[in-house]
Amino acid sequence: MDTNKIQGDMPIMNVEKIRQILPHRYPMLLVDRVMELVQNTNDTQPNGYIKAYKNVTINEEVFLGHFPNKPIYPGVMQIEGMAQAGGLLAFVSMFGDDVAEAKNKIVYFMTIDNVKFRVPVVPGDRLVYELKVLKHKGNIWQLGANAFVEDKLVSEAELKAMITEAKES
Ligand code: BDE
Repeated sequence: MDTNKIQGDMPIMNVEKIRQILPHRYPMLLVDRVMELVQNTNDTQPNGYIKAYKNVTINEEVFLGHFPNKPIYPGVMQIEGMAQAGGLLAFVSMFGDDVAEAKNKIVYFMTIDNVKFRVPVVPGDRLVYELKVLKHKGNIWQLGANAFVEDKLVSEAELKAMITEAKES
C-alpha cells in the first residue's frame, strides 16, 4: 500500500508530523503513526474519526517495572495513547493542516468513562487506536475510543476533552 496516499481528509501522519501537533516527547509520545483521519464536519451527526497506532516493543522503559518477569503494556498507557490520538483528531478537525496553530493550543482531558481492559498487550503487538467523535460542542469533544491488536478489541474508553488557548509562556 502506498503509505503516502491520502485517506480521508489528511495524508497519513508520521512521527515528524505528529510531533508538530502534540507537545508530548519521549518517553510519553505514544502514537507512532496516523493511518487515517477524517475531520469532524457535522456536529449534529458527528462523522470525524482517526485510526492510529503504536508499535509496542520490548525496549520500552515501562517494561522494566511492569512487570520485571512479565512484560505487559499498562492499561493506563493505552488510555494515554487514546487521548493523544484523540488530541490529533480534535486538533485537525478544528485547524486542519495548520500545525502552526498547535503551539497556541492545549488539550485538557476532563473525564474518562466506561474503561475496559479486555486482553493483555505485550511486546511485539501493534496497538491500533480507533477513535470517533461522539459529540462536539464548541471547545468540548467527547470521543469513543477502541484499541485493537490484530483486529481483536483489547481496550476501550470514552474520553471528554477541552481545547483551549495555551497560556503565554
Ligand atoms: C488481562 C486483561 C487485561 N489486561 C491484562 C490482563 C492480564 O492478564 N494481566 N496479567 C498480568 C500479570 C502480571 C504478572 Br506480575 C504475572 O506474573 C502474570 Br502471570 C500476569 O498475568
